[in-house]
Amino acid sequence: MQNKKLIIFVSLFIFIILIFLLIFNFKSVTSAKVIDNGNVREITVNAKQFEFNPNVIKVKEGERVRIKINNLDVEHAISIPEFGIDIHGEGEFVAKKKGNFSFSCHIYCGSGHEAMKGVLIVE
Ligand SMILES: [Cu+2]
Repeated sequence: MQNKKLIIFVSLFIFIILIFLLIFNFKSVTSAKVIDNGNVREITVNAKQFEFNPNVIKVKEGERVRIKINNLDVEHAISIPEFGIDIHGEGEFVAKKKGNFSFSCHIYCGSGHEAMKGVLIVE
């Protein structure tokens, strides 16, 4: 009688653990598609009047991208209209479509502000 209860308890315990493992595995597989194995591609962009360096940023489709702006003089920001984001200081987004997308400075920083542009290439 005691043995029967123990066997039922142990079986139930193993069954619950298997269910948990299944759910956890499924979650990591579905999110991997979006964030590229959980890695974030971090890119530091140096910004000064009136240019970004680099001004061509290449990433892969589906990658999570973190852009850090390193202001070398006054404050600059990066606007990527196609992805609907404005990055001040630091920002993240998922490169969810392929193509060439222009970005520009989002804070008026002087007479050459309009020329502060770059291209995000999603391959
Ligand atoms: Cu500017």
